[in-house]
Amino acid sequence: MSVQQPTPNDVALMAGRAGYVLKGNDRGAFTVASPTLYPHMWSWDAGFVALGIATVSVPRALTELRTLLSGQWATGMLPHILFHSPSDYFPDPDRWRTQVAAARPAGVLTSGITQPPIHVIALSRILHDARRRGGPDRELAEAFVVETFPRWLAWHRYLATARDPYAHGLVEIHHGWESGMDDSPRWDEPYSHVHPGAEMPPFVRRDLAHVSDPSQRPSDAEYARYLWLLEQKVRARYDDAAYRATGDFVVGDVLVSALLAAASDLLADIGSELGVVEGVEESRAIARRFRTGVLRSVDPATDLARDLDLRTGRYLDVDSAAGFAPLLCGGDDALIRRQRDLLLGPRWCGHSRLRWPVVPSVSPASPHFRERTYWRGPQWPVLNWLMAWALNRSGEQEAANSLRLAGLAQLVDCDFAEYYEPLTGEQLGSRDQSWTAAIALDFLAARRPGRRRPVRLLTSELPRVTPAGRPPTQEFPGPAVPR
Ligand code: 2M8
Repeated sequence: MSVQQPTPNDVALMAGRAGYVLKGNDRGAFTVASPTLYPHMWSWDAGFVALGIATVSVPRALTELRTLLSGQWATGMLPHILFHSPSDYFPDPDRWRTQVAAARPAGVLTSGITQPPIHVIALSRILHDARRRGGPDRELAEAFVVETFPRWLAWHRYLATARDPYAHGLVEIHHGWESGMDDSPRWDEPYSHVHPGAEMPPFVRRDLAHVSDPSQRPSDAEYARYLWLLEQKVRARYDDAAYRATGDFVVGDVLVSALLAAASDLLADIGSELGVVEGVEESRAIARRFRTGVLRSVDPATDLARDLDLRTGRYLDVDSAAGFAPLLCGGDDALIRRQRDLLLGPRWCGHSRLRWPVVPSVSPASPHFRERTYWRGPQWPVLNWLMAWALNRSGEQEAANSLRLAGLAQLVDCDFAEYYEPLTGEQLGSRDQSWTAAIALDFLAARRPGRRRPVRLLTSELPRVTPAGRPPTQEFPGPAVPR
């Protein structure tokens, strides 16, 4: 399916509106994941947000990453949430009770689990933007890389050691939330062994108050399991070995592992470019180990990578977008080409029922596919970005650009929804979701594959057209506009 290029009017309106959303969600030193449903800083959201903001302000993008690092645990772990001010988000800090953990950071309230390690991918992207601009942006970004290199390495080392103690080459996750794909059918089998105990404190869900239709969110039974695993982490005092010995959910995650491999390669690249010596080889070794783990998990019958249930020792066969993990970490050119064809073909982006040819979270051809339910089928712009990024990196510019253009077409309504119904294109979940707006800015900046240029947000240049009910873009001052 060929997708029309956005018109100059679309581009200007989308850039203005995306900047407006990010500005609205900006709390000074960090960006909330969404204004109502997620009023705190989420770890992998922050990575995507930072790379989007970098298209307009490198210093502000670096601030986002610096704030995230302020929540780093002594183990090296980057927690999945940094709490901001009191809110109705649940589970809140009282439920996480991270004070039981010796490794928690001082002065910052956080959750006690992780999310995918997208951050150094974002950092290398920001560095790229900063170098293209030169001057103070370049100096700032390069100094930031040198200064924070040991912190990113500690994060990756934590995943490579505490979360892969037996060197499977797959990062172990202890909760579906750690995958970022909360209720994905990837986790149905491992969650079937999670049985909330009578000791679980009662709870009231608050997320459902922020969506129009509860079926777009995980079910109550799923939520009870999520909170039970949280209790198990608290009982283990957030010690990974203690949790491993007692917890119900321990799975080797291929997408997290592929991101760790890709991010470790990039960390080694940008570190050595800037004269960092210590840790570069370690970073390369982490990349090699996890790339090998991902490639080893590929099912030759489907060419998709598979998560490994470390409780049962069985690979999990589900047609989810995580199966394209090899595309993200590389390492087998023939497989990458087959994955490219599979991704663009009729089981995935080229499926005849899709409104937009962008990657769905689960193949519409799979019996697990549910078009309206969260990570069970809807399209998430960040996943599409990751696939486009990976294709671009593997030299597949044309394929990458087709995902980028389709992704822009999907976002042209400027609602920046959390996720999209893949058959109708309807916006689902939260609106004004920060990472969706950030992806729009990044896609707009990459007008030609492999080449980014600044998105201009000068309000005087914005068109007067605004969709009904939208704030007029003319009033939007926008993040600092580079001159
Ligand atoms: C969703 O996850 C949170 C829990 O972390 C939730 O549902 O309450 C996921 O989509 C996750 O990937 C994302 O980072 C988070 C914030 O956007 O929301």
